Amino acid sequence: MKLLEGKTVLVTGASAGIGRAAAIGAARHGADVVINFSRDEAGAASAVAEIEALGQRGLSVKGDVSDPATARDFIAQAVDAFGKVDAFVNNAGICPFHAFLDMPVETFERTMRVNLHGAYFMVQAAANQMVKQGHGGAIVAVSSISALVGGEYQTHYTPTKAGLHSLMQSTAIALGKYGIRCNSVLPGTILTDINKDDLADMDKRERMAARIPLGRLGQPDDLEGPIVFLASDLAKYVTGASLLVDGGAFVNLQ
Ligand code: NAD
Ligand code: RM4
Repeated sequence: MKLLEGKTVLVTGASAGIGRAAAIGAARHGADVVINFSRDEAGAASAVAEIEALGQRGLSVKGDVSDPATARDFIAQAVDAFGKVDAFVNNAGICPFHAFLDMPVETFERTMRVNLHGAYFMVQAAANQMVKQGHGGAIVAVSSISALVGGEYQTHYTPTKAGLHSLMQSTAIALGKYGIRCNSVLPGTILTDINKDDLADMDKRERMAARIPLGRLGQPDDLEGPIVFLASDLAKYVTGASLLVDGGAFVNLQ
């Protein structure tokens, strides 16, 4: 059963990792897909090729999400190409692991700008397009388990993920009257470029894995189903919700 037949789905930061898995998952479920990417031209081109190999239309648009102009351009190019925006997945994010006491101002500000400011402008631009179309839509934010728990080297990052979680709650209220649903997924620890260096520390990697009832760290495609579900009409009465996708890590106190 294809859950996104005839829909146009947009995903930010989708040349690799979770965003790419969401984009491919959307195409597998019958959607045409527009991806944003910041630098990785080859990754973006191969994601589009994979979308097209699934029989769907694909397009990549370059842009740094921390610039509000990127959001306007992304939505405009998507509408030019495929005529509409049915679902928007806010995925782009960074996590430059660093200690709290000597956090460089620029690392803090860049993380806020990419993860939270970027999301705000993107969600706003996508929502305005959906309101204009007049037939509702779905917004899915890739927040994190880290919206709910802390991280010693993530004091700049976890507030952005809590912010995204909160943004979906408030936009669910602001946009409900337009039939636009807003939800977040909260991934646990998923093996991608964002934590490749951090998890090169084998002690830490084993400690993280040991906390997971399902017995393994996550892979990007573990997010595919949850994101496709929230973007689809199967979730037609779900808004303002957040879905942990963490193998059970969060609930594992003892
Ligand atoms: P990743 O590094 O593979 O993907 C991040 C993507 O965002 C990359 O494609 C990158 O190019 C893009 N990006 C970064 N800065 C950008 C910018 N300024 N403009 C446009 N794109 C930009 O890592 P990932 O794990 O796939 O991360 C995707 C999202 O998932 C992030 O928001 C991250 O916080 C979130 N997340 C990841 C994990 C995990 O354990 N991997 C867990 C929870 C949440
Ligand atoms: C996630 C979570 C993971 C970490 C990534 C970078 O939100 O904290 O454990 O590896 O971010």
